[in-house]
Amino acid sequence: GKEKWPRGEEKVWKEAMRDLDTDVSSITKSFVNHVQTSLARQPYNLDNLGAYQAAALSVRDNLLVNWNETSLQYTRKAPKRAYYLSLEFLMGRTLDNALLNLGLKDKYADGVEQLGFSMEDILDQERDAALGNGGLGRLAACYLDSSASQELPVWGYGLRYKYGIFQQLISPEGNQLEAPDPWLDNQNPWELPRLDVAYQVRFYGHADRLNDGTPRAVWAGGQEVLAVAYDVMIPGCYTKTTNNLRLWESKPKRGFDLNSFNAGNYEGAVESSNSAAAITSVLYPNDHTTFGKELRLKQQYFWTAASLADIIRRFKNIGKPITEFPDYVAIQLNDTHPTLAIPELMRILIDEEDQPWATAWQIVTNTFFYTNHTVLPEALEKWPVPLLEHLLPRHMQIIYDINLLFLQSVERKFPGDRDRLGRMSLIEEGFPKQVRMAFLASIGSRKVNGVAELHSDLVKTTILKDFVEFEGISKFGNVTNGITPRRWLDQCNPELSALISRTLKVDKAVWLKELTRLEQLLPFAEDAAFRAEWAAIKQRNKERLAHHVQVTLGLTINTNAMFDVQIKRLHEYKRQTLNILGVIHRYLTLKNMSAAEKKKVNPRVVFFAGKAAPAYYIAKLPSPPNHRQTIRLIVNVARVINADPDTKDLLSLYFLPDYSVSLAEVLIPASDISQHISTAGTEASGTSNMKFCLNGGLLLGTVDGANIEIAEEVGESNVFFFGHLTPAVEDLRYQHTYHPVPIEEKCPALAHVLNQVSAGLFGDADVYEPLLNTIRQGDHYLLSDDFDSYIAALAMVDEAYLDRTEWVKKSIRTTAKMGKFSSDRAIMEYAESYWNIEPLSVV
Ligand code: AZC
Repeated sequence: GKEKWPRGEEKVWKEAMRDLDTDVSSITKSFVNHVQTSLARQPYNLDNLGAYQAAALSVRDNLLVNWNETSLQYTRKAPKRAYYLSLEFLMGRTLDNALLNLGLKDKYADGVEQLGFSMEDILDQERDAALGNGGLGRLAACYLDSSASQELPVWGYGLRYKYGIFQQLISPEGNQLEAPDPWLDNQNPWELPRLDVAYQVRFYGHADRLNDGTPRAVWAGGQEVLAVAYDVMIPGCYTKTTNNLRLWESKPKRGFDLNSFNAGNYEGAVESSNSAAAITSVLYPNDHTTFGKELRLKQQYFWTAASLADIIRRFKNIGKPITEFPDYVAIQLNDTHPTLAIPELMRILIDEEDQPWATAWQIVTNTFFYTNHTVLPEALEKWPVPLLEHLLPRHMQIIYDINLLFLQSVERKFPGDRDRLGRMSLIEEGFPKQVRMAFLASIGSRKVNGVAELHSDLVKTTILKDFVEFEGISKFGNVTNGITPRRWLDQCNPELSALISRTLKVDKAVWLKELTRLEQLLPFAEDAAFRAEWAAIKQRNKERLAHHVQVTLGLTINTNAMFDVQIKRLHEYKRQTLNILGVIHRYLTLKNMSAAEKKKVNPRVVFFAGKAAPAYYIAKLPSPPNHRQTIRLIVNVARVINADPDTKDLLSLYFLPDYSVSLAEVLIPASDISQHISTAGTEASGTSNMKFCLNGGLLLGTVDGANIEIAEEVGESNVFFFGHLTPAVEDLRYQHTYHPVPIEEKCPALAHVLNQVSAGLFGDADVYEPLLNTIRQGDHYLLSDDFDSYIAALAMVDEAYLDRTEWVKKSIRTTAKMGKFSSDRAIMEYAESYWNIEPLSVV
């Protein structure tokens, strides 16, 4: 830039504004400086937590310099930008990731060691930022990492929940207990409060149409709350580009009421009207279920309104007419949670910018993009009309207007097709009427996509079929999910990362950003020395996991066994129940074996981890909360079989409580086989399947979600598939309902397992009865249809593992073919095919 320096001596400023020095002695200086000043602590009583904070603040200084420079470049060059609106960002820990992306980990490790600390202990002090439930939130976090790494001008917008996903405790009986997650209690060095960036957000009140020949209305009254920005730096990998994740906190608007004050009521004059702070107090802990709770709707509007106001303000600084908004702004809606952004932008354009309806709609439908993450009916958001009318009266008017014009256009294309109009209406009839958010998101967006090939096809042929027929197929696409190889290989599996760099003879800075280079590992599958190194790393990762479990839970794990892992949210469709019933089947089989037969059996350790939606949130559902009983069953089966001297050397089972991103980073590199066993057609994509495979774990799964594309890449001989295919599911369910066959007849092996549970082999027989009965009757998730082929697939895994050489080859080939699943590839697809944005280097 050639602009004049704003004040003072340019030379003095420039000299002081250099990048920070990153030699080890500058690092220790900066660390100690933060101990003395930011933390105001004495070096001689500094504990690991203090050392973590000092290290974090020192690293943050580096991030801030880059982050400022990035913002400046974006402002100067005014490129088109994309904004990722997500109610969840499951970030995990930051320090390790920041050090690796900055390329400073070794130097910091050296520095803190000189000061008497170990990097490992310091990293372990950090609490996870767990502002998400599962896959959808972790995907958002991976996309931020990839955007910055690929130098794309992308910002995230979300909520700064005071409490993230609950902490899971398991009672001695095996019940899940939930405790709050006070992740901000020890201060959060990774966020920057921006008290100067604040917007007022209105709720309730009344909306009056002007009826002056324009579509305008005035929305007034009600309650106003403040949205205050907290910025989180998102460093790219080996680049200066450091993007922003802006999280909003709600605060009461502290208007000062002079009338009360003059009447002598000082307290009343400064008191806020009601609990605005509640809006961002807690993340809703449900995945795939909606509840129509007013506070959740408030969260959604609060966040979309603040984010849009911020985006529009930034756009206006460029000085272009509002009609050019879509040339500078793309907004990605992560599921339907931010769909209110569509009527909100209409409201701003019409009521505040005085645009005609058609112009406003043109702008809106060129700005938004909608990603669907599930086709499960219970997860599709619908909001009761009376609630919307009460909370957001102007938005409800706008939704009605959008619907009217939309249905008129449908009527023109399909005259007289009343069924179709009913099916496609944004308003579902009933008591109460409800707004179908997925339909609103679809018609208000430029493009709609699913998250894996199969899922995107299902979106087009089921939930949005009518919309494809009406709007044309080209609006509906697919972007297969991805994962960041920085966190999910380099950070969580440093030894494997180093082996890959040595083998490819290229710095990780290169292959981590061009992940298809992993293919060059393929020939090394034939190299015995390489295989030995590969296998030794897997073994050390198993020992690392065992050590972690020993330290945290006091349990001793057999590391000379196959490690079999299923870690994900508990949900019936994910079928953890199928897995535990398979474990029981294995146990019963072992119990019946002779000593000679047992000699041939390969030992297996089965791990589960995952949180279930709290009972409070699912109590009102028609189906019982089975996933909570599944946890209880797993825990009690573990109690019995881990103590059985006949079998415990050959089979053991662990439910690791409080699953988190950080726990996944220890579990995934240690896995030999992982399970992704959803009923076909129910798991939209899955992303942990990609993480396991990237770390050389093999996949046991159904023909579902991204499992299919993983198999396409690595070859079917390197995965273990089982179960019915998606097209069969509907028929099978029909059979269950109308021509049920007793389970004893249909699947004796499963019936036997169920009967053993019912007979009390694992205690608490009647506790499990409702869970078992969902399988005996109805069996919506088709356990009885898939059980035999599941058991057969498990046997094939056992057999394959006996030939260790071949197994390691499969492992190497799997990692080698995972290039496609880098979130860099996915984010570039969004950038090029959807948002139309380009990388911009920050130098
Ligand atoms: C999940 C899908 O269940 C999972 O298959 C996918 O990998 C992930 O999104 C990322 O796309 N969906 C959710 O977590 N939640 C909802 C409401 O779909």
